[in-house]
Amino acid sequence: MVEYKGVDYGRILKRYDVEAQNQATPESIAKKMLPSDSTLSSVAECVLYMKFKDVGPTVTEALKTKDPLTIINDGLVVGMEVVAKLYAEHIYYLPEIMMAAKTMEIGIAIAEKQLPGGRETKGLVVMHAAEGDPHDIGKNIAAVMVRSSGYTVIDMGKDVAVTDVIDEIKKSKPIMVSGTALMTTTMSAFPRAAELLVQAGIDIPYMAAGGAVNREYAESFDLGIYSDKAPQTPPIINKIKAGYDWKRVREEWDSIVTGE
Ligand code: B12
Repeated sequence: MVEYKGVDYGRILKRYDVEAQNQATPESIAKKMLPSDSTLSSVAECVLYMKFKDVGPTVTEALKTKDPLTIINDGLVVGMEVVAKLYAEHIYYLPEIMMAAKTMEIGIAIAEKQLPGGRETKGLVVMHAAEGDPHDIGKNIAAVMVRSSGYTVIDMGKDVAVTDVIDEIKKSKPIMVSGTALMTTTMSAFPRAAELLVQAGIDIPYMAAGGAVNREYAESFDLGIYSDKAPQTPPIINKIKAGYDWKRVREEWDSIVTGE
């Protein structure tokens, strides 16, 4: 028989802090995470509160004073990060996630139009979300960054079969391929794909990214390199374009992403 008498329940670790959870609101969490700049904050709030109709005019107004990449990275993406936090805290649920993502995409499409384009391409990059993985928001943002720095992107979409990735690489001969995995169950697609590339004698960097992956994992298989955040990607690709192979990118990764 377990004896409960004299137990100090205040000293027992809480698995779910229901009290704290009940106190948290979208506004209280947003207050800590939203940008201090009022223009960027109103862009982020459109995503956070799923304002489909307002996001267009708000981004258009912001474009008068801010550059498109700042609006995307420091406004729209920050709004989505708050949404992801609210989901983790069980304050938002899937419908909110979907509506916020749609709102962010509307904003990105408007800001993206203002990015410099029409230049000669610096090289070709193939991007995809891992086989079995439906999470493509981060990949879509990374694709915008890569395109805006002058590369052509073949975006294969989400849940892309390993064999389809290999076929595309053989066909289009990119300078780099990137894969995104947000689920621990899907990230093993990357070493499988890289292994098939090695067997085919194709020696290009395979960037593994997304929340499920860390640097250690990305560098645990041949060809694998890491990128943590979408904006880190163009400097890495610039080095690959300059002739760095995947081993050298690994060696100099810290200085490449910090720009030091
Ligand atoms: C949005 C979302 C969804 C959406 C996805 C919509 C879409 N089109 O992407 C929907 C609703 C479809 C979804 C579904 C599911 N989801 Co979900 N989802 C999320 C959520 C809340 C946010 C992800 C997101 O988009 N964040 C915003 C973006 C901007 O951030 P990001 O992706 O991390 O990207 C940044 C970096 O990772 C990086 N990055 C990302 N990709 C790339 C690519 C490159 C090239 C580079 C350089 C960088 C880069 O840069 C970005 C910022 O700069 C996360 C929770 C979380 N906190 O991550 C769960 C989460 C990823 N989902 C999860 C799960 C389990 C699921 C489901 C299985 C749930 C279910 N039971 O049905 C299903 C999938 C079912 C299936 N197999 O089809 C889990 C995964 C757990 C795990 N470790 O495996 C998470 C972590 C939630 C959780 N805590 O449990 N989900």
